[in-house]
Amino acid sequence: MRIFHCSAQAGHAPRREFHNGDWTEFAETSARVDAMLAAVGPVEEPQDRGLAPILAVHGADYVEFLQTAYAEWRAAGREGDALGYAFPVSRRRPLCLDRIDAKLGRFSADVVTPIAEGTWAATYASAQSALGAVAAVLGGETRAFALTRPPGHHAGADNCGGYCYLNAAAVAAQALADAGRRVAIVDVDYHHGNGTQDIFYERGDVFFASIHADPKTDFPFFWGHADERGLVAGEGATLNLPLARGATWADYAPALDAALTAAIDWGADTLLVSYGADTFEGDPISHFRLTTPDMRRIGAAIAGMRLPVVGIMEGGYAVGALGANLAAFLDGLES
Ligand code: SP5
Ligand code: ZN
Repeated sequence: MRIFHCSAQAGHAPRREFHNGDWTEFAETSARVDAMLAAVGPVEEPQDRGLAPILAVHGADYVEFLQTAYAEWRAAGREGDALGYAFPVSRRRPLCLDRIDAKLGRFSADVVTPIAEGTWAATYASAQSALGAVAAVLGGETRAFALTRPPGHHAGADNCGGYCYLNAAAVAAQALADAGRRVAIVDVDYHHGNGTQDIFYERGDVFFASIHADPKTDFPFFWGHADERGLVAGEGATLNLPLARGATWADYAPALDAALTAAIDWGADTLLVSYGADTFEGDPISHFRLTTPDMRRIGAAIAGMRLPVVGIMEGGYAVGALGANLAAFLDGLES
């Protein structure tokens, strides 16, 4: 399977995140990249396809913010990583605020997504890796994988969040749709893919299904509940399958089957998979109990649909097992 990855993706290295009322080590480390690269075959550097496919799903003002935020933070005399602290949760309107703290609040959903020196280059490269995998499938490959990092599925059209900046899965799904494909996104990260869901929520031309920890107990809390089914033209084109903490393969397999069946019934001709390895039993920030052999089963169930597949990497924080988990998933996908 052709795998796309760009070395700039490792240059994103925030120092810490805020959790449980205090600073803690940033969980989405660049060590994840080394672990994944060591476990998979050779990777290809993607071509640079520019900003246009990114601007097809993200707002121009948000993209400009991501490009300039770290420099503005430093120009304001700040140390460390750029992080907001005030968020416009009510009566938000299009104010033109120059202060970096205001911009950080406007374009961020939380305080676990700092912008560091290499963040823009890494998230841009990650989106380009996703587009490389899309081009491979449009060129006739039946499967391609983008070893994306930072992850993307919590990023909305105009906000970062949940360790995500640009939404590589959404960029890839849009590129596939623009090429005439009927795309179903299947998100198997432990966390609900709220950014991806939001981008396509009112559209009927891209299907979104997600299996994730019940947002009543887990991040991102406010989205991913079973009654969210899409709106307007998108009504019925969103499917949320939350599972309780502690889920094992016995709980997971029927949900995965339901998500894939719904994608086929909707008429998908191409699958876009947001793969997170944070459903693994040893994940330090998550609470499902899937094993490494289960990762292969996820890949095999997807392969069983006999549709072209573009895979995108999302979360997975048990770094010592991450390579084996990704390799198992890819092995299943090739079966
Ligand atoms: C892509 C993805 O999996 N994002 C997950 C974001 C979850 N963030 C909320 C939980 C933060 C817990 N951080 C603990 C850090 C320990 N050092
Ligand atoms: Zn996750």
